[in-house]
Amino acid sequence: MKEETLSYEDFKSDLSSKYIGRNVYYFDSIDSTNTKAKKLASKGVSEGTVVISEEQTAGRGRLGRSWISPKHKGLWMSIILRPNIDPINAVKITQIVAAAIHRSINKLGIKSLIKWPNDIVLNNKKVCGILTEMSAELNRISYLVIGIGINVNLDEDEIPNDIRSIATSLKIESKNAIDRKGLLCSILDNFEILYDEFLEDCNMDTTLNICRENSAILGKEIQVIKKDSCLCAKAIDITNDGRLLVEYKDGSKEYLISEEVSVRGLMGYI
Ligand code: BT5
Repeated sequence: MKEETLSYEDFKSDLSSKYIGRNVYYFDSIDSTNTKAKKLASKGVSEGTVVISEEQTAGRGRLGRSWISPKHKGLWMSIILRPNIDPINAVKITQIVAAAIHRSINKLGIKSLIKWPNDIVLNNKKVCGILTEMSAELNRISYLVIGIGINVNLDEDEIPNDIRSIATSLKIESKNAIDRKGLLCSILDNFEILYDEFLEDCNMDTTLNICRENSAILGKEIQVIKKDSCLCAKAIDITNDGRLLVEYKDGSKEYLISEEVSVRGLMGYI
């Protein structure tokens, strides 16, 4: 059977967006869509340009970690953005992307949760990771590259042993093969709606509602992992500017920004 592919020709008629995903660089195989997107962004490609590949040979996570991306099994893509906002607000865009992905997965009848700041989880396992990279001057973003990795149709044996306890796919959890093209278009469309809402008047209400109502960590005991420490805390709220408010055992509170920390569940997932 011929594999369904994700070139622009393949999905353009199903896409409703105006500019997100209307300029597409499509690859059968590439090292990392984020690496390619950064090169394209520095050459000046337009906002909303998407780099997508059927597989990545050197997919990247945060802090130099790797991201497995087998051929035809997932959505491995990067969106190039040029928002006219202070670099400190870039974390908000990650939340907007997470909300859009959550909405699209939900539309499939699959109940995912958002694990602040950059994961979507199902059954306490990671099904999607987001990698936001930025080029900026002091108070102006030159470009943002939002890398999105979603495990769509991976079977259990396609997930390496060492991450099988923390990673899953939409197919494994729903027991159905998922239409990657439909999911791709839905994510690009949903993202444009929420992103435009934000650009218009910095309104993140819809995004914040989605992130709060479907949070994997709010109200729960979590671990805040920093460079040299790991502290237990309770996740209290996601603030209007996308930060996570936590309360430590001694009663002190802290607002976390995604770049500074990772947050892990005590129950063993990611
Ligand atoms: C992330 O990093 O979750 C961000 C992943 C972003 C991937 C996309 S794919 C398109 C674009 N191009 C790229 O090169 N990257 C982006 P982090 O939170 O650091 O999680 C990485 C960790 O997740 C690894 O150390 C593994 O433990 C685990 N992992 C690796 N591959 C995975 C997968 N396919 N599914 C679930 N977990 C995975």
